[in-house]
Amino acid sequence: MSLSGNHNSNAASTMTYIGIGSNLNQPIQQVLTALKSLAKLPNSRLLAQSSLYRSHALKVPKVADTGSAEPNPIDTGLIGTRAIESDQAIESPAAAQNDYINAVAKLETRLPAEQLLLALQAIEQSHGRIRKQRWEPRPLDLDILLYGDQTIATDTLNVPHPEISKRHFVLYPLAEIAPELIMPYDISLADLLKRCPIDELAIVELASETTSNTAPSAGE
Ligand code: A4P
Ligand code: MG
Repeated sequence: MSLSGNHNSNAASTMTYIGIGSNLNQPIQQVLTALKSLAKLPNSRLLAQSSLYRSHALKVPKVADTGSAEPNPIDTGLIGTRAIESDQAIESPAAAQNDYINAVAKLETRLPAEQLLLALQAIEQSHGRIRKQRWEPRPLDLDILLYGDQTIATDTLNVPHPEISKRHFVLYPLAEIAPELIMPYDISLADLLKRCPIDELAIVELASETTSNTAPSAGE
């Protein structure tokens, strides 16, 4: 899709992928507006955006701190720095949440990762996001999925995003805009897709904004 944004710094640029999610206050409009905001980020260029996808809200998982600053490779089912035991997912109010609308954007940026995170949080706030607890319904959530080939593990930032390898609503939109993607630890997106069923994930038909079709299955 169209390229846009501002590019006026001398710093090196990095290819980054942003996960966009909403399940509150007209989620489709929230995601579309967020894409416009991403296109206006300073020292950045929006290179591509996926279709919008609808899926059920995940249940709140138990979080297990790995106790290690070292990211977990794909052999553990993760490529992030914080293990989420999705097989131990517990019933919670999240089970009754509205469906999510998700998309992924490809952004070339000269912003350092921490500055990018702050800029994304400012966009979330401009969409009325108020943080009370994790995984609550939200008008807008912006996650840094990948930041070049870097792995980052700080108090405020974990990249690659810890749950990227398990989430159909991240992997399938990512495959639309970067099918050949190779992630840190030489993990290919194609391999992750083979391990991630598409389940009920569906592309949103924007013409009607109410109907949806099933997205192509893995390997197609
Ligand atoms: N943080 C660390 N790493 C990152 C990163 N790579 N990108 C920190 C963005 N933020 C990162 O995030 C909590 C803190 O994570 C931030 O202060 C930041 O410093 P948050 O947005 O306040 O809280 P959250 O989103 O509730 O928690 P979390 O762990 O980010 O959850 P997720 O992964 O965003 O999952 N179901 C469907 N179908 N679709 C969804 O999009 N999303 C969630 C939330 C749950 N269920 C979902 C979906
Ligand atoms: Mg988040």
